[in-house]
Amino acid sequence: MTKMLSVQNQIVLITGASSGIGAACAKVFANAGAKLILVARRLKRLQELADEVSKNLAADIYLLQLDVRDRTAVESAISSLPPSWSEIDILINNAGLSRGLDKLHEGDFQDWEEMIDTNIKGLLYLTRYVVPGMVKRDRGHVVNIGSIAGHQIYPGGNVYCGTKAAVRAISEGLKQDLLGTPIRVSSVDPGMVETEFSEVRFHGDSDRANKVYQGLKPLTPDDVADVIFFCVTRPSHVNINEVVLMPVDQASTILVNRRN
Ligand code: NDP
Ligand code: 8X3
Repeated sequence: MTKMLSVQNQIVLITGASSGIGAACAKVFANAGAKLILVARRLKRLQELADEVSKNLAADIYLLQLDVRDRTAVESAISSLPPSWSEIDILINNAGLSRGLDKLHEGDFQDWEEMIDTNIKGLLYLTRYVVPGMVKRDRGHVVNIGSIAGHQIYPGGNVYCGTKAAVRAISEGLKQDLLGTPIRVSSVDPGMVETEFSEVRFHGDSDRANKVYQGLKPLTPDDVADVIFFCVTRPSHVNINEVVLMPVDQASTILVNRRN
């Protein structure tokens, strides 16, 4: 039987840890004894998560209030990590969002900028500032959270789908550029996961957001965190390049099974 790699005492940086998939990853990795750097803009939410995790475990957690769109802030946050936190082993580029579901020719410029700046540029900034240390230390794993939206386009998905297609290309490119090093790169690409995602997409319209998951059983953030954990705990010669996971009630971005 394959022996899992341990993440005990590994330093894992998770962006977008204040909610959804990122928060679920924090719990899974803390349970396995990893040291966590949790990144998001909402520090209070990170603090609440850290308190919850620490209730049951002697977890080692470092909180970083950071907007991943701000390149200077990302550079300074990464370069000023205390020495005991600076050698990041696993980077989980999870922070991301969709805004709106408008037709492209009617789209909102601010929504576009926010998606492109977060999902593409934010992910690139973290990667650019963290991976050189991995190369120097000759160890590391980057997990990018893509989406089924990077594989299949749906009406109104236009720019969000474009950002996730970019994440897919960036993951593949990073893997190629790191060939010859032991650093691994994975893209984990879920279908529908019930998180704050749809509420954010519809700018706080929770009725509209709830309808997205109505009558079907979506993935949970824990389902996705499990798959991420699986990717990073494979033996060190195994690279899981890409995982697409969907709820059983979903067959494509537009084909879903609703019971009402
Ligand atoms: P949530 O809205 O629940 O979580 C998004 C997280 O991203 C929050 O912690 C938020 O923190 C963080 N974030 C957003 N913008 C920034 C920013 N500028 N700087 C730092 N952090 C930021 O959604 P999910 O958990 O669902 O989303 C996580 C990832 O999964 C995203 O990349 C999303 O595209 C992807 N995904 C989601 C799917 C779904 O159906 N839910 C399906 C496929 C992929 P804060 O606001 O505190 O900064
Ligand atoms: C989130 C899944 O289908 O809403 O990336 O784009 S979808």
